[in-house]
Amino acid sequence: MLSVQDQIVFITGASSGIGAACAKIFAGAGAKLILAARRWERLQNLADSLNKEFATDIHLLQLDVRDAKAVESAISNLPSAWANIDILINNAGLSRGLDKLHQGSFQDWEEMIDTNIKGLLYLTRHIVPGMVERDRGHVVNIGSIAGHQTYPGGNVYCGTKAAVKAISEGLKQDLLGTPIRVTSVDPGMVETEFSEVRFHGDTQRATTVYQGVTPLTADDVADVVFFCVTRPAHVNINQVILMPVDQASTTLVNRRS
Ligand code: NDP
Ligand code: 8X3
Repeated sequence: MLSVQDQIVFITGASSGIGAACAKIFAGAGAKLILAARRWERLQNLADSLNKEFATDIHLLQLDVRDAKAVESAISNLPSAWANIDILINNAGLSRGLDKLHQGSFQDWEEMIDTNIKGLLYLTRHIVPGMVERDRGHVVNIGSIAGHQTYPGGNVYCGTKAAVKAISEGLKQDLLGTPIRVTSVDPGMVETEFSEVRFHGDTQRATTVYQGVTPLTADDVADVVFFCVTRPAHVNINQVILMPVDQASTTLVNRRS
């Protein structure tokens, strides 16, 4: 197993859900963390608790990944001790709405495309060149089962995650000949703030998504990310699809009540 002790891990969307769970598992293994998201107070609270539990070295970035200039400036202005990023976890992402395509909201579409595709590209474009120069690194993209199977109302969100799948495959091909690894971790149903965000804060509707099933937890996904990153250096796990036992596809879910 490859150690992540003192490795610099950059996690986007660390203020909640899968990103926060990744921060915790890598902190527990002695990694140094760059944690990015828009909600500063959330990041500070997470950093405080990781510091208390693991004495983790943490650098926080308040960052909207949709802002190309802000991404460039955040990365080019990293203090030198934080500049040599070893592992990039492109996790920031969201779904907005579950409308039929012909009734969808432009604003929802733009938010998903700008965050899930363009944000991931900006981070990758600014961080991977350093990995190539240093001849080391690992990029983990959080995709989704939605990138493999489209479901009614999923249209644009599924499109963004299909793009993440293609981008992960393309990046792997473009990095062939270097030691840099690329992994796409593609979960099914995970209980986080995801559905609350999808339904614009309608918590009641969000709760029904997980009713009667045992969904994955954010920690389940973080475990898989950690497993992929800690394989021996010659092993690249290209793609992992994981889903709850209660789920067989995006639309086939076993609900007990
Ligand atoms: P959460 O809503 O709990 O977390 C999403 C994270 O993304 C937050 O930390 C949020 O931080 C961050 N984020 C959103 N927009 C931006 C932005 N513009 N700039 C920076 N950060 C942003 O959901 P999950 O943890 O579930 O989602 C994480 C990833 O997992 C997403 O890519 C999602 O598509 C994917 N996924 C989720 C599944 C699920 O069922 N939950 C299943 C499959 C994939 P902040 O708001 O503070 O900026
Ligand atoms: C999140 C999983 O099936 O709600 O990516 O789209 S799903």
